[in-house]
Amino acid sequence: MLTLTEIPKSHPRYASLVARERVAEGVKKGYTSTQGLIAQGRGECFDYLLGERTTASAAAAIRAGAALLLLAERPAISVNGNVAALVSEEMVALAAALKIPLEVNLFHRSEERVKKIADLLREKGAEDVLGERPDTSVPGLDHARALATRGGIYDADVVLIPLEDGDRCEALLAMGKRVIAIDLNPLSRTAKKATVSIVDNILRAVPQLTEEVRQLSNKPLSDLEKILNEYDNQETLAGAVQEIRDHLDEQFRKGSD
Ligand code: PTJ
Repeated sequence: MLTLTEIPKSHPRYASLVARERVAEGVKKGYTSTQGLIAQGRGECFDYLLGERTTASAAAAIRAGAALLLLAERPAISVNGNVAALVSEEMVALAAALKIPLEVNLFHRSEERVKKIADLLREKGAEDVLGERPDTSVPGLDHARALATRGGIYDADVVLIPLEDGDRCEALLAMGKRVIAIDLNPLSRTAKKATVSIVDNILRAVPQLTEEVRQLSNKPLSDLEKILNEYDNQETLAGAVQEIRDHLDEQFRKGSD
């Protein structure tokens, strides 16, 4: 029987330690890759530099991402091993709010891991999970992330791709899709290329994205279009880098008081 290390809520690094436990549990149960532990460590480092908060630029990106998902004709959400470990329930809630399927898509693909993630999502209440029987592939990619499902990511006009740095973002854009990334690294290839880059921890970003989707879903389309028209992703990334600088300056000054 697997046991999670008990972490007292009073611990100053509580949220970060709980996230570690979740990813470690994902590895033990076989739905997260061992490489996922390293990806989590990289994310933690950027989160530390950002001050472990949803910054103003990330909040603007979350709002724009929600508007883009609501304006889409066929949005799709991609789930990998780290996403499953950290926010499976929250992803099910987002997919339910948008009434769309979730699609398992892995870089370190094994059919066993795909099935375990799909089962986990169904256990958390997902009604429609794709990815177990991919029937096509995204052109221009020569690894397993290319595998896609018709009716899911392959036919989507907007795709949410959390926690992946690589060439799929560019390949999806080349297919004419718009891409929303969730990535704590504002300098990653994916963050730089995506239509909307949410530079925030997925643990904070996904519940807020779902909340924005719920709030914006009653608004007229012209309001959603206005949010998107006023959004500038380069400005958002520059904002994230500035927010890191400001946070570091503040911390450094505190330390030298
Ligand atoms: O399950 P698989 O086989 O598809 O593999 C998943 C991983 C994440 C291992 C794979 O996609 C990978 O290697 O990703 P990278 O190239 O390490 O990129 C992951 C990105 O997500 C990095 O830029 C990290 O900074 C970022 N990241 C990591 N943890 C978080 C995060 N961003 C937001 N929230 C996090 N908790």
